[in-house]
Amino acid sequence: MVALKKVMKTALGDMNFNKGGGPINWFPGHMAAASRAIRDRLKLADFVIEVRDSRIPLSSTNEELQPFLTGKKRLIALNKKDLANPNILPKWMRYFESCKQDCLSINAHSKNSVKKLLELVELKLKEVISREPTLLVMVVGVPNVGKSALINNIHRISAEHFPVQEKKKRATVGPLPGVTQDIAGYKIAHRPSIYVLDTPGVLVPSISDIETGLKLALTGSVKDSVVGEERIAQYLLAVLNSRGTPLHWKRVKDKKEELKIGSEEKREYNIKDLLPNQRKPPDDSAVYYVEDLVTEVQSALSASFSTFDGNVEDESDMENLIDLQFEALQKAFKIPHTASECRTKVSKRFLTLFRTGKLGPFILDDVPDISQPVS
Ligand SMILES: Nc1nc2c(ncn2[C@@H]2O[C@H](COP(=O)(O)OP(=O)(O)OP(=O)(O)O)[C@@H](O)[C@H]2O)c(=O)[nH]1
Ligand SMILES: [Mg+2]
Repeated sequence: MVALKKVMKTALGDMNFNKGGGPINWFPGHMAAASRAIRDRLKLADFVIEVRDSRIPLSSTNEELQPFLTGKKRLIALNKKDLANPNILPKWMRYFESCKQDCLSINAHSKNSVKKLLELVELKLKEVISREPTLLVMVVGVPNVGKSALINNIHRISAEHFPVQEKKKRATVGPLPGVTQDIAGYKIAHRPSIYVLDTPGVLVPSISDIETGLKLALTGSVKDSVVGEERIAQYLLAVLNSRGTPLHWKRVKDKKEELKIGSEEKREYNIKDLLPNQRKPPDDSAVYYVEDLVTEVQSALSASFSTFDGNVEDESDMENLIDLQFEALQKAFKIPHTASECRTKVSKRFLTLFRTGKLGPFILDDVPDISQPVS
């Protein structure tokens, strides 16, 4: 574990991710104006939902907004929990609890999940709801964490109770960062009138810690073109190797194969197999294609990891291993060596698998030590 931490600090920190990539401008022009507008509106907000990415509960904090949130009723919504490691997520909840910060892990696409969030917001606003005629709930966060998706689901759920609402008004949701460019309000209740404000995702003007920037890029808060797909894919490989994830994949695959052989042996003697199959599986070749591809990618990475005789704690060995893994990935994705921008194509496909959760659920940030353990 200590060795892994060392790798995260040395190999990832010093691996020259800037090599050939030029300076990174994390802060596109529109964000300065958007940040100012958000800060102004925050003064009027009765409640703030700060959306973060469950995979990076601390790295997806906008530090610049924090001073404007202190003293406000606030809830941190760790969104995209479906993509986060469910064994680690409770530790993060305990961490925020120990900081006396209300926090809920959610999936903005799930009605049940968003209902739970609404119940908590209602509870926190109980007293204000009884006395104020109009309430303002602001949803803020870095780009692409799912603010608009959450608002659409809140709006949809509230429309079930208040059917006369502006039903058709929907926030635009999209896979790339920077979709929402303007602050927009959505009415979700009468008496009191409650408005939810969607806001553009904003980052801090300069990200001094390169690893935080790479995590934001990997989870999609920064446009790929800003950092470069290859650099982000290199970082992902470094993280996976330093955690020994390829070996874990190998163990899982071996176990699956063992179980498969076992069940095939059993099936030889199963009378049911002799009867005509009434319930044929649906023809879902696209699903099988992705599953096969994921298995191939994981096998390619675990094979190169287990045959590698270097030391992953050594920076240049790690770089060599990553180069080998790029070649293995290129074969798995069946991209010809001769293809133009071959490494960029490999990187794009690899990142898509990670971002859609196909490589498994991950949390990239480490849980800080809680000095006083929470029972
Ligand atoms: N897997 C998963 N994807 C989600 C979830 N919430 C949102 N998304 C996806 O994440 C992407 C970004 O969602 P948006 O709602 O546009 O994010 P945003 O925070 O409004 O982004 P900006 O407007 O650019 O700041 C979209 O592709 C959503 O479908 C979630 O809980 N799980
Ligand atoms: Mg948005």
